[in-house]
Amino acid sequence: MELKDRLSDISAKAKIEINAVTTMEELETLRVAYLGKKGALTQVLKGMKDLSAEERPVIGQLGNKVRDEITTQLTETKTSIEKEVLNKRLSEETLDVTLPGIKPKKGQAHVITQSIEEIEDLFLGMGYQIVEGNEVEEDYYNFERVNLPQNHPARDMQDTFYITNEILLRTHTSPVQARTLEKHDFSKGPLKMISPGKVYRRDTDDATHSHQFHQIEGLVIDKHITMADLKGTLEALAKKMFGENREIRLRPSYFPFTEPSVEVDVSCFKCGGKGCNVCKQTGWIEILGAGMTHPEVLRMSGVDPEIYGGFAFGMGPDRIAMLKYGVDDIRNFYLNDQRFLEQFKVKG
Ligand code: FA5
Repeated sequence: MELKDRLSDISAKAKIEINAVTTMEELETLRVAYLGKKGALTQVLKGMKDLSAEERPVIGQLGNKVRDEITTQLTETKTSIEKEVLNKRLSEETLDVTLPGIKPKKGQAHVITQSIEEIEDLFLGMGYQIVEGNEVEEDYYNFERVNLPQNHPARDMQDTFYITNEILLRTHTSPVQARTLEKHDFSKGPLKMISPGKVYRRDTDDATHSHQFHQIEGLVIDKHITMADLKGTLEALAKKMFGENREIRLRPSYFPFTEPSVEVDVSCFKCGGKGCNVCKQTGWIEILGAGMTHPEVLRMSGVDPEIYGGFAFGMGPDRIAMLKYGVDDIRNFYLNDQRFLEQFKVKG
């Protein structure tokens, strides 16, 4: 067969075969079969070297024409297959915009964090600064600097986790008192601070005790601070946390770092003081320990107790949150059960 005939044969066959193609893979196979290095058209054109000088341009031209036609047909078919694939995908992946969406779950701060923030807001409003302390603390600051020397029997009540003989997980936030006092420059004004954070004790976990819990320390030192200031401050706290009609009462107590020391009760927010299950029929609920700063604590921090004095308090926001929200087991706060935690929305 002459080259000319072979070329028209290729052209005709390619037209029919490319027309019948439905996938990209088939199309690629045909492209290679006709235009590839070993393809039909290439083979024919290789035979041109044996042609005469007159025939060569004629066949050359025809060869180019056939190649252009096949290339055009391949390109058009490729575009139409791509279009089809896209249309198919679009029809399969239709989006029903009328379906109700999936609402992303919005988190919230933990109930203890919310309670701490509520207390922080109150004290910030009264001009206190918020100080952060160390959870891993020196025995010296945790005990000695708050007037609890080695072998003092009151250390037993706060038996704790020791890392070395000198380093421990703090048992209360009171070491922040000493750390803040020794840094404070009284020529710039009084010291008014609160310090919230985690504390640790070797307590057996039960409904009201956890080995890890929170405290908020408070300390006010200036020249003429009296117990009336302490009482007024704690009354403001009780009203903020438990309602405007709350009263407080102070009972004598003992802490080595305050003298005199008191336990502070708030009138029962459930029964108003008549007696109920929340206040164990007494009309009062204990919320914190407090007292007038012991002169020795001031002296150890380089503050002259003949000139300066003040008060300190320490509360457990976990217990306060339990009372406020009627939670009967402190361990619920630490289980990370969303069904429990979702119930508490103090702020928007
Ligand atoms: C103290 O820790 C003193 N540092 C508080 C203080 C500061 C008094 C400044 C005077 C001046 P106490 O051991 O009572 O005191 O603890 C204070 C509060 O922490 C308690 O009223 C209670 O609310 C909370 N608390 C104590 N132990 C636990 C525990 N195991 N689990 C949860 N809360 C606890």
